[in-house]
Amino acid sequence: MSDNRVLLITGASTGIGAASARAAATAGFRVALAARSQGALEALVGEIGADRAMALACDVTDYQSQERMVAATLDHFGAIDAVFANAGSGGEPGGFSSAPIESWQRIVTVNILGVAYTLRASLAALKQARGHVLITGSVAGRRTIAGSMYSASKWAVTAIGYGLREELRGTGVRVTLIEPGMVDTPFFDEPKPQALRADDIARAVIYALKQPTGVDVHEVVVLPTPPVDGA
Ligand code: NJP
Repeated sequence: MSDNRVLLITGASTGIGAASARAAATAGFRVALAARSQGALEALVGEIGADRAMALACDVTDYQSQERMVAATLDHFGAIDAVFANAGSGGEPGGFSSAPIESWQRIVTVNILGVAYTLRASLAALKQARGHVLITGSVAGRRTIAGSMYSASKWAVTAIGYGLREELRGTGVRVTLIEPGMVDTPFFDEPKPQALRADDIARAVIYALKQPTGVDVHEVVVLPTPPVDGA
């Protein structure tokens, strides 16, 4: 089934965001791709086709940068039907006893404020379109993880998703939290062969986006299947 809607994705340069961009474009969406790495975004636009994709330089920690991202998308495509607030950053070891505080500042500004800024900048357009917000939370935002500011930030993202859904009740805008387990992406310095692939999460994104307007997928938790005993 083809779909001509406009999907804006933050954190589109690699990993889950890039895989979701490819999957959405295959499903017919027009995609606006935002991140700091312009080279990677331009390569993705080249792959998808400049008629259906555009690259947007954006640092999600800078609200003006996010406003420019939304304005440029509206200018180029004329509407925003869906936003995937996906940009995020991982933590460093040490817990609340000794992790570098700079890592906490980055986590909070990217993972929490970055998502809130994306919403603040795009919700007027999404209300007009009776659109769809997807946010990358995490299973780390649903479970207890020892000494993890990253987990705390994703608990905040869970709360943003829940609160946003209530705020938007009656507007026709749907809200989906995408909550992965470990995914093998550049998020990690080392390959994670036992983890999920970015495509596995992209399929969950497309599943939520493709539901009829009367169906509101609240959350999708996707975890790797545990290894088979003795295998
Ligand atoms: O990681 P990665 P994932 N401004 O590193 C962008 C969550 N998650 O795909 O700016 C704008 O490949 C960065 O782009 P660039 C995770 O928390 C993951 O795995 O060019 N963009 C890149 O496109 C995150 O929310 C796992 O560096 C900024 C993207 O974010 C989401 O999944 C498990 C930015 C990160 O792509 C995507 O992560 C889980 C900024 N200031 C949740 N800072 C997992 N991988 O295991 C970063 O539960 N980006």
